[in-house]
Amino acid sequence: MITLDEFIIQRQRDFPFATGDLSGILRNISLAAKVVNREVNKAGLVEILGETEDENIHGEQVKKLDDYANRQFIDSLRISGLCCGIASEEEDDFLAFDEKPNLQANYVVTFDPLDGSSNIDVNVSIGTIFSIYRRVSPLGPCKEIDFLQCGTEQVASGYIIYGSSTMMVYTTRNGLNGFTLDPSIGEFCLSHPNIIMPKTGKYYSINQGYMANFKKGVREFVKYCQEKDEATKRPFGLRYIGSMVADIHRNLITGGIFIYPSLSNHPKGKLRLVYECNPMALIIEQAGGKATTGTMNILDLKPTELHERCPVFMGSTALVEKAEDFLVAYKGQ
Ligand code: P6P
Repeated sequence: MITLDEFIIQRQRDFPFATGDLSGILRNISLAAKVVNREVNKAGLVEILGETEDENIHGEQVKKLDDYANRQFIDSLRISGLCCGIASEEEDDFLAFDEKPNLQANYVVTFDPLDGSSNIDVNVSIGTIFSIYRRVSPLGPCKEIDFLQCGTEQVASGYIIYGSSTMMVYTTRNGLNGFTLDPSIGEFCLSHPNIIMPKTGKYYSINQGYMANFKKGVREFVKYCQEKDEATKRPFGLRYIGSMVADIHRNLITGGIFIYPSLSNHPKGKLRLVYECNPMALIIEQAGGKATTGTMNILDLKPTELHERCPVFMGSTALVEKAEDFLVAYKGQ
């Protein structure tokens, strides 16, 4: 059994010039994840369910557990001394850490501390999503440009899923590996080495409640999924949890496609490029899948502002390309 810490150290040896800073950041993320996991698992028993008085920059009611998780990841990354700043879904702007070691640190981290908030109070899987970039600004306080890099510049990305078991899945651009938390020893242990996503799948994942607001190409792809799968001649199954981490995790393991497209009333869709789409796109590509906006690879998008959104088609390559074919066939409709 290999623990996450042992794995991180082993993999660090693959990079002779590694300073250990990236390893340290990953370890601190996993530590914060264990603390959040403890609260998520007993959420029903303590006064941490429900909403705070606050609304975030997206106009969403901030759940107590959102706020708790946000503070845990911020504090853990600040204390590491290895990260010069963060951008969080729960923060209006990026946070530059001003303690001495952090000012000299070479990395920034973006995260959605607890994605899927609407599921928290009903005990459905939720998750944390993170990205790690090398800073591009000179040493000292980090700058906004550090957080607006293309997804191709990520040195690592991952997620933690707080589900039937708690897992941390991450990549440092050298394959994708999954670790399951063993509560009896308090360690994440390697359980899913070298995750490769099936080339196709039998599930599609989209909020069909918005069908009237989808472009025609998306509606036609949904109808295709409902009618037949070329390989099995059977319809696809619809699986939609409403928690991106859980929906993406299922796709990684079973194959399938996750779609959050542009809507007539939300042309860029709902999901955020910097701390949801980019980290997941790197993960999907590292597992051999495809992640596009429907017209271009998500990782090639150049963010222009921290909380911008983008449409999402990600999952098994064959299914993403089939969806893209429908978008081309009905372009402009
Ligand atoms: P909808 C959760 O709020 C989230 O940001 C993602 O985790 C999830 O995929 C999406 O929104 C669900 O959105 O509009 O279908 O409820």
